[in-house]
Amino acid sequence: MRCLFLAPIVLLAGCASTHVIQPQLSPASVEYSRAQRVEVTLDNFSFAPADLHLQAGRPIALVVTNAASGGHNFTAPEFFAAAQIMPGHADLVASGQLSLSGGQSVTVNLIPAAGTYRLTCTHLGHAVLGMTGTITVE
Ligand SMILES: [Cu+2]
Repeated sequence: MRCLFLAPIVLLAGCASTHVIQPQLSPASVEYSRAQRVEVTLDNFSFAPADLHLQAGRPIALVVTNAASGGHNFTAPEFFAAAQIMPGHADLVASGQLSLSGGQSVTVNLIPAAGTYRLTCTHLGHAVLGMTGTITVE
């Protein structure tokens, strides 16, 4: 059942040059002030940690920081499309990615949905140099 549901999304993401998603919103009653803080650091050319493990249905504050001087992005359109995003943060992930200039940090509050998702940086050549990862939510 889950494979049938996810297959079209994966196919779309694989074909599209830009990822436009329709973020789902989390209920206004969710208390993000008590959310688990999950930090990811982008650098030349890595995600740290490269493999994220999250609990399905548990609100998190996803803090993504670019430690490099040049730009990087955190691209995971299937992850962001499946998650419930805090109202007000939906615009941050509408492109399926967080784009960060050098030294920038962005926080997105969301509730992840169960699944295994690919993470990458779409800057030319960065994935080949090591900017790939996975997000496992269970
Ligand atoms: Cu990059």
